[in-house]
Amino acid sequence: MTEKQVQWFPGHMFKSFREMRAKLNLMDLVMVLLDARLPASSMNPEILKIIRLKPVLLLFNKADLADDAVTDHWIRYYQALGYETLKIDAQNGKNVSKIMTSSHRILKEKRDKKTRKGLKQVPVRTMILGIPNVGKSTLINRLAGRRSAKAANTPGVTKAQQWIKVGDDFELLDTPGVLWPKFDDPSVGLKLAATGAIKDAILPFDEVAAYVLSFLNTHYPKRLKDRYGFEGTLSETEIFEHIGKTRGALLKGNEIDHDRVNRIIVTDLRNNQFGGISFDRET
Ligand SMILES: Nc1nc2c(ncn2[C@@H]2O[C@H](COP(=O)(O)OP(=O)(O)OP(=O)(O)O)[C@@H](O)[C@H]2O)c(=O)[nH]1
Ligand SMILES: [Mg+2]
Repeated sequence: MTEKQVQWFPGHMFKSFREMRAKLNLMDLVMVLLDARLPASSMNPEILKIIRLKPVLLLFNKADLADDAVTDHWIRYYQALGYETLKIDAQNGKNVSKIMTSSHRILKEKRDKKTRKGLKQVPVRTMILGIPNVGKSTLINRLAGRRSAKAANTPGVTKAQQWIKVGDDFELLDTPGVLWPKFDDPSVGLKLAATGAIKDAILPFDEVAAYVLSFLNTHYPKRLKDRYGFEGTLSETEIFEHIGKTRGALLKGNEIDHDRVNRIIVTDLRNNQFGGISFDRET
């Protein structure tokens, strides 16, 4: 990776990445958080490269916002690659208690060996990695049972690494979310922006909204109809106009206010108004 400046990959992410790589040797286990709506697009290839030699627990977070059948498909995919996986919802705590059990299972051999050698067990050191806004700090707070790390619904909240103790036998390192310098497929950037991993000001917001609308119209047409109250098959332009008119997103002279309609669509998506949606469909 080079220190090249790309809009969604600012210098501080390069620094965060370097700092995370520097700490890796200390870790017994690495937890990688994926956004369950984007099991492929939220897998940072640069993170994947550096964790190859470490025990990994792959967590599909925000499973409550994803299409469950699609999530299960991806879970099987990653399990077939040899990963230990869990589907979680860090915000509500669903399945979070299974994380400790899975971590102990992954580390059992190493810990048993220590016991056999008569060595004292030290706390398990774990690093939590993932893209911005995926829920790393929320998960740490859940695991710790207290609000130790700052969490909020915008990318770039965690600015520096922070150790948090969980009970006597776990130490978790919260890390700032990082992306990577180049997306091979341009739709990856749009998916990351739509789901909130890239700041809204960075990619053209009209393109993000158009992508969401077109994706929903192709893969979840019924949900779109139910939400906005129209019948039959409409083109994306027609749906856009329909939303503008029915929601009163109009400018002077009854012209559609494109900026407001864009905002309505993306906000509805982020607020789970269409039900569980998965943007990565195929392995
Ligand atoms: N619906 C839902 N929301 C979640 C879940 N986990 C976290 N969130 C929300 O996602 C937003 C981002 O959470 P953070 O924990 O700050 O994310 P982060 O990965 O630490 O983000 P950075 O520090 O910016 O890299 C917050 O509004 C959380 O409440 C989840 O499982 N489901
Ligand atoms: Mg954070």
